[in-house]
Amino acid sequence: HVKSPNTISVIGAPMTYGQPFVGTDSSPALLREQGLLKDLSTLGWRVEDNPDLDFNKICSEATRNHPRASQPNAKHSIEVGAGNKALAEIVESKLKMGRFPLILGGDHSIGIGSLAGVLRAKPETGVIWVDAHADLNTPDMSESGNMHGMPLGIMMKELVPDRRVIPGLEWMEEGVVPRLSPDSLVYVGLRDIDKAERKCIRELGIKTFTMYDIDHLGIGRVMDLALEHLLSKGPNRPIHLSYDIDAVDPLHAPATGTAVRGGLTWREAHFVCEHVVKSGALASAEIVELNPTLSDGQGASETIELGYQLIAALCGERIF
Ligand code: 5AB
Ligand code: MN
Ligand code: MN
Ligand code: MN
Repeated sequence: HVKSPNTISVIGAPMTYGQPFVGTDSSPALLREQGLLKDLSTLGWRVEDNPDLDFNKICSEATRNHPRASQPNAKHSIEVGAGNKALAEIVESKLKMGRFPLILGGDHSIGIGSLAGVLRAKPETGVIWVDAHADLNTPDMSESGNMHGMPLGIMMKELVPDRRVIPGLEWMEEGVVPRLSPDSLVYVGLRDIDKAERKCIRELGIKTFTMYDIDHLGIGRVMDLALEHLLSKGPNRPIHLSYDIDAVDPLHAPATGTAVRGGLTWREAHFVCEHVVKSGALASAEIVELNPTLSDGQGASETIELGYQLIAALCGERIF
């Protein structure tokens, strides 16, 4: 028998500072407009909604008051850092209250705050990162300086030994904000990996299922192996699912900042969620990088609709 918390806590994290475009901030509201809260309760959850984190306020105050300035190798790190500090606090507190945090991004730099909060509440958590990209860059490695490509790099001690050297991340003190161990992470869906990231994935031995592996083994086998990798170290281990919409093929999810061809099909995208839920281990989740301004009207509504369906799937909606 699998026990799961029966209260879901919806947390809007409309972050845009991790990448160059406006628009990623609109998706929490658009997802709610689709009827999210009502549908979650139909799926059997007690639903708690939270006001969206006010990043306009949090981030602009942080910039005004910060003694240092953001650098080009980690653009807007002061805003990203301040926003994620707030996100980490609410995620940690909701988990400690026994709730299931459902985090609505925002760009993927919110992975910093989600993981910080999740690991503070449940340090044994394993992470499934569904993405076209590895998001394992550091300010030293990154070719773009965009922090939505860095959340995992920043969480790994092997890659950023002292996070406080990055302006805005002073709160990420060693021992206070835990690390993500490379063997607690599994990638699914990768197909656009930077050269330096490739080297790190190999050296750190991170379990990685690229689109090649999905073509080769099928999504069913890939998800079994992904779950086995995390759960063989502890069958009751909580899992955090971080779902970047750009993992899905741009045919279905065109409205995103860094679209890459050759992604998950509509069904593969759903299966990932359905199968993680079926394991009974899912304890928190986020969906990120939906940006309705980066496509025409139809592409935008199709992307939001897909994001919505994926959330329903990871909240327990099944075909049968
Ligand atoms: B996303 C790239 N690796 O670092 C970089 O969308 C892309 O959260 C990062 O996965 C994509 O700029 C970040 C080239
Ligand atoms: Mn991505
Ligand atoms: Mn990503
Ligand atoms: Mn992206």
